[in-house]
Amino acid sequence: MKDSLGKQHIDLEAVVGAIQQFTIETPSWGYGDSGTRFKVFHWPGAASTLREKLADAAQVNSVTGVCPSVAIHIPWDQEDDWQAVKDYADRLGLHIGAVNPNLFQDDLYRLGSLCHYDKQVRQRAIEHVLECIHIAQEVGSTVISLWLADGTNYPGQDDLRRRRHRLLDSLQVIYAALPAGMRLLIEYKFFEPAFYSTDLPDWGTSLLMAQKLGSQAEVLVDTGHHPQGTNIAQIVAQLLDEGRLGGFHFNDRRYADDDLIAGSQNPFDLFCIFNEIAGASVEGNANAGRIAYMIDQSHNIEPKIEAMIQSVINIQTAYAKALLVDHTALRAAQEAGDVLGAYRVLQAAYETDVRPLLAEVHVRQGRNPEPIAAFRASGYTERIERERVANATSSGYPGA
Ligand code: PSV
Ligand code: MN
Repeated sequence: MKDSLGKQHIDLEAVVGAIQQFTIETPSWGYGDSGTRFKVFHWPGAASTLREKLADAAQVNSVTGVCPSVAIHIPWDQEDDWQAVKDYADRLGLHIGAVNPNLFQDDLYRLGSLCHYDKQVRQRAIEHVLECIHIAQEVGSTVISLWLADGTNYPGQDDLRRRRHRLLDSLQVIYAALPAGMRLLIEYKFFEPAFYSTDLPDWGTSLLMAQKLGSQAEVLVDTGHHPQGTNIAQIVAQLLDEGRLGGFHFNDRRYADDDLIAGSQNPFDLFCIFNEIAGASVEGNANAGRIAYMIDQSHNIEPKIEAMIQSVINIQTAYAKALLVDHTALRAAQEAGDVLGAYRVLQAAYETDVRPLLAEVHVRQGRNPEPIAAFRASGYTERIERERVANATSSGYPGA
């Protein structure tokens, strides 16, 4: 028998349960003004303090029901009283998620941070990450997500192996300071801002570092950080198999780190990523159950809160479709060498309209089935446009 969605071998109640459990973290920096290398546009009502960013994130959580945590970036979100921040977030029904050290915005880091040739600069960078670990403890977060802008622009500018040794030494000091239960997620990016070499350019380098450090270190996959044509789903499969997939920074791209709404350009790729996770989960892969799903997007021309809600919907859609993959049929086709039969199993799930399923989840949780419509009707945008004092920039960072 097929159910109303036309699926065989699928327990729809289990799918609804999984969708309800699936949470997505939004980034504080996605609510403030940002721009490109050419221009930072001020968005009317854009958040300029951590409290305003949290208030905006609470709106996303209220209409989607799946975004209870917010990643912070230090020093963009620096505060004196972290207990007060924690309490404020708590009152909004939120908690602080990943703490992101910023090792790219100080003049000191022109030639690198954890890999810099000067021990004093490396020490300052290490101390900043240690401060972030301390902040994480104060706000009750268990994730440090580390991205480095370190690299070189010219052949010969620095010794590549020496830079690697410095990186490992620095990471070892940081790792030793992690309290039990806290994870260090190591993000990679193949280029930018450095162009000749990047010290953490790919998942393999991040994985090697994580393996050298220990089990609390894992890899963070930012979907915008790969060369054109990279099969991210395969990277995900390998990391799941190694038990080192720490989390994601979701966003979409056409050319580089474009920061476009997740699933807006290559929705099938996003589906394939979730298909790997769903497949591993069915097989009992423990890593699949402890992945940090985070958005890393800074919107320039779109209304920020609505763009975040749209991103959440797109990610949920890809996830829901992956849950509909008929693994029994897929395995049978694979083991019969039925190339197109196997492909069609994926295609059938991908082409299923999951909007009724997502609406059902919202209704069961007592929410408006249409998150965007709910947000538009709330009057929140108009209210913050009126109330917030125009502020040129929140983070001062022109292109995240
Ligand atoms: C770098 O491009 C990145 O993806 C890192 O995760 C940063 O923390 C974030 O964007 C914001 O700049
Ligand atoms: Mn990122």
